Amino acid sequence: MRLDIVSIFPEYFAPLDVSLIGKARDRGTLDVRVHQLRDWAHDVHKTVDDTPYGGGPGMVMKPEVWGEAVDAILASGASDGSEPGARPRMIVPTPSGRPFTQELAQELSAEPWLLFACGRYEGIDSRVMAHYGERMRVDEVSIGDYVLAGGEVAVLVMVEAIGRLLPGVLGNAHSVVDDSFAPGAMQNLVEGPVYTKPPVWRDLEVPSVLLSGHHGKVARWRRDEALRRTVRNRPELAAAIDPATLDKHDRKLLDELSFRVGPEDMAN
Ligand code: J9N
Repeated sequence: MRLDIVSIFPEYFAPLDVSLIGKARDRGTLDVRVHQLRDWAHDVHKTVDDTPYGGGPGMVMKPEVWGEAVDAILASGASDGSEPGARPRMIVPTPSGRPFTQELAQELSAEPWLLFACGRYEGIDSRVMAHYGERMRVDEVSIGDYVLAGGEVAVLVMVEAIGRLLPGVLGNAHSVVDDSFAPGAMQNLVEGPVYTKPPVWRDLEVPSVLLSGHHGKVARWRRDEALRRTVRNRPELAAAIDPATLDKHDRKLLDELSFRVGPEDMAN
């Protein structure tokens, strides 16, 4: 997979040289190219932003510079010797975008070529997304409901989530399907707590069931803990659990937690 990243702070992407993603790059699984947006600015000051039409705070990134940058990257073609005229999917991080989910990460991990456009300030002139949206798939994407100073960290998050899904990037192929939010993980449940040796640490014991060797009891305990943690930390996920996926034991536990699942009562 080829990834092009355009930013006024290319140094932000140094972490992509290490760990899983760094190794995938060394192996050739990932071809990451980071570009300095200012390389396509022509004035002496390498200006990339200007004041917003209509007034208001902050600065907006200029369309001409983005246009030259993206055109140059498109003209460079796909690295993998795929069809001439191949186009990347363009991803623009913004707090007003569609949510970045495990499902979107899966979808993007199947693409041969992604282009990430990092905006700073109040965003990129919207005509850039409109223009390229007529030539390729463009998605404005949010990694969560908080405001960053720029798209760089959001791109790091997305590249890590996408990169670990590529064939051969994770050492242990099972880790992917066990993820809390992976399709096939326990539906609407986050993972419970995990433990390793030693069996006692600073007077804290590993729950004895995990040392018991009773695989059925271990599985039951883990599901209980996952349910408890989901109710406590993610009540909106817990409320969306399909009641048909709950057994008698689950229902008893949720009852003890005074938690109601399933669709809202349309009455009252
Ligand atoms: N989810 C999310 C994206 C962002 C930004 S701020 C500037 C670009 C992207 N903040 N929060």
